[in-house]
Amino acid sequence: MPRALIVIDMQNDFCPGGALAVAEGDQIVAPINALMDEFDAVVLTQDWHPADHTSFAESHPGAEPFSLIEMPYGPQALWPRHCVIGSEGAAFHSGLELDRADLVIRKGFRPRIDSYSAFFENDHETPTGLAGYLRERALTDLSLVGLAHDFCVAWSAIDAAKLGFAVTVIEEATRAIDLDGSLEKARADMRGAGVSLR
Ligand code: VGL
Ligand code: ZN
Repeated sequence: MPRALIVIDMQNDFCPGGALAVAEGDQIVAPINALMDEFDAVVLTQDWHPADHTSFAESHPGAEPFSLIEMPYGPQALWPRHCVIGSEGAAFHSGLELDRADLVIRKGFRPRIDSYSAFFENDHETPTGLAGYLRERALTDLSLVGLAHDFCVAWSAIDAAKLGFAVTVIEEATRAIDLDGSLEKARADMRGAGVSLR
């Protein structure tokens, strides 16, 4: 079965030194490059926010980064400003082999809604278009890697499983933010959705 490697948000802001750095985020660049050869297609996602995005704590006077607020579409964690459209922080890690990507899909570009998942925005209903792309290419088996394990990787994996793809998360090629136990919760939710953790 045709297999795609989905590389989630391997961007400077999620790597050490970045605005929303994930510990050891840069250590998975080489393993991800090495994995690319094993797949029929490589897709990269890119977190891509306007400067006043609603997921930024500074867009909500008095709110602290890493706190939770209620949005019209449900609960939303507030983050330090990150991955602003066109910025160096939004650029891919310089070690990532970009030339091998068939598709780069951006997400989170609508000012009033976040998009952790590569498939749907955080309302769980506005599609990004990725499912249609994969289906048209008959890429039915997906392996997910990248950042962050417990947010964008997990939400993407769960949505992909719900959409009927066969989904594996290659854990050695991910790293987590781990906010208030979010990693263990994400792993349980992924297993519950039928995602293989490998
Ligand atoms: C992510 C928080 C905010 C991620 C993106 O890539 O996991 N996390 N935006
Ligand atoms: Zn983001």
